[in-house]
Amino acid sequence: MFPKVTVNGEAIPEAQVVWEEGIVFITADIEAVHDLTKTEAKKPTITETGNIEYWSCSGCGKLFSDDAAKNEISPDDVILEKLVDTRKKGDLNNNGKIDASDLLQVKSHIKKVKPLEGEDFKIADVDDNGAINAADLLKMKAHMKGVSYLW
Ligand SMILES: [Ca+2]
Ligand SMILES: [Ca+2]
Ligand SMILES: [Zn+2]
Repeated sequence: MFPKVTVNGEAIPEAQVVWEEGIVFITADIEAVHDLTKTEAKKPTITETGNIEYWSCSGCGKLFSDDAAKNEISPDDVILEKLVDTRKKGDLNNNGKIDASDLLQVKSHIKKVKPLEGEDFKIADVDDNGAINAADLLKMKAHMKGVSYLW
């Protein structure tokens, strides 16, 4: 059982009391006792935001950039913005050219095997008509063969 400590009749919370070789130390700030959980860093992608490594306290809800809870940060500070999509039309796998692999992804979409969504959809819809179909595939093939370039 932890002895109850009072100062001028006021009970001091257990978390603020430290006993050492018969001497009682009272820590000034209960905020110094945080229950921290680490969140690992996550790299942002084109579709999802990422975050830096940080520690959060389940007690007070504050966030810190260090495991000693010395440097408090705001929720905005931990977020890493989504990457900007710099892919060119039709270059789904982002290797700088329209190739067989890109065509395969578009074919899979048309056959409803593996539908393309979000940014991928926009990249594959090379004629910007809101649908991915044989016309887009033809334009990509023409670009690949050097008949008619998309870019
Ligand atoms: Ca490509
Ligand atoms: Ca289209
Ligand atoms: Zn806390």
